[in-house]
Amino acid sequence: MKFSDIRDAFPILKLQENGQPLVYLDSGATSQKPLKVIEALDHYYREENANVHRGVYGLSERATEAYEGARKKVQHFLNAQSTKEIVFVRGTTEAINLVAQTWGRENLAAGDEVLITEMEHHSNIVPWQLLRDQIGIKLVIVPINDQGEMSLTDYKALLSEKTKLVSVVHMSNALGTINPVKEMTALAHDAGAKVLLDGAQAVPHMAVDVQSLDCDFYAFSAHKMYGPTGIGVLYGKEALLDEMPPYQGGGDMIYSVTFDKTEYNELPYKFEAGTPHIAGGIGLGAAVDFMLEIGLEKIAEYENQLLIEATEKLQQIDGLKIIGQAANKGGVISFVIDGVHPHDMATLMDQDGIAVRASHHCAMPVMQHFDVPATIRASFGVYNNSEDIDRLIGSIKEAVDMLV
Ligand code: C6P
Repeated sequence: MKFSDIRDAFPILKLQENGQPLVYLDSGATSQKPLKVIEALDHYYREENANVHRGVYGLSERATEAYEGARKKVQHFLNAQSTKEIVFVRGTTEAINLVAQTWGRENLAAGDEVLITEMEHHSNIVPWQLLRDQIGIKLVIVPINDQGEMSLTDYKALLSEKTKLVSVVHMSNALGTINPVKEMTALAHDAGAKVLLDGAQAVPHMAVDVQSLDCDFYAFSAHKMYGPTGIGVLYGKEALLDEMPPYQGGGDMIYSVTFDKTEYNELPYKFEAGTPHIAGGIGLGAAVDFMLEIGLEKIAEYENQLLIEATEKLQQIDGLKIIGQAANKGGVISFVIDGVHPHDMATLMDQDGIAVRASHHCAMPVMQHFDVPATIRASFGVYNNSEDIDRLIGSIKEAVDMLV
């Protein structure tokens, strides 16, 4: 598929907002969905709807096949060794909470350290604070510099024999920074720590190979990579998942139950209590197909061009400051403008049909570092193009004229 044709695959991009063609620049919050994904959901509900892993009748077998087929697609997408390592969850947030409350509760004790960075999303801060309050672990924070980068020297200095887990964002949603996670993982392993990577923003934009990264856990959400909401993935190395206690109890996660004792199901079902988001899983499988059809390297290259073009054009606007100027960045640009509140700017841009996010982006410590209440964030997807960037720039200039 050529990038110039990709927009046609997204029906929502034909919408007019406030009388203007929609320019969607908030893929970091959630991406739009291609027809392939919409049709997969529609097909499931029209022709395959039944519960999975339960029925012996044909319809249920077909639903199970489609759902488990999606798990295989995700395994291939991440280059995981086995489908046992692919746990379907609600999203990145649930994946991280699962690791904190199962692996964390089982393997950590008072005084053990969990290392995170100053650029984490709240989803990779609060679960560890909850665990800290429950069992007394210590949270250690790797600082960022004013480019929005973490230094490997600081990271190395904070790793110690007390570090039991490094839990770090692969690509920051508030800054765009891509962390050197392969190197960080190797260093963490040398120190005897396990590694969890928050891949919510990375997976939509680049090829992720969990075996090459050698991370112990990898978390992401389908809805940021052209799939449905309410479904995501926790990848975990089989040996680790095997030793972890279940997260929630209920149907599907058991092998046998008596009032005295429950034997748990095999992986990955041990972590999937209750009727799963079947349609969501199937939709995620379709999203994987969509991305692989375009090509993960091509997506990364294309979005990098958009990032370079938008950065150059934004930098020419008087009073505009880009927050997050890391050398290695993905398709996210956060910025502030002298004398303009980000919310006022985003509200005016909406009048021009332009959807950007103005917020703390659930990364308040990043806002605190840069001493701003919020930023305006334009985040790219495969459907964006130079015209979108020009509309963005034009709208900002108009708003600045009005507000400053
Ligand atoms: N960031 C954004 O606009 P969920 O909500 O579970 O799908 O993803 C949480 C999450 C975790 N880590 C990172 C790096 C993220 O970017 C997000 C979601 C959205 O930036 C909503 S706050």
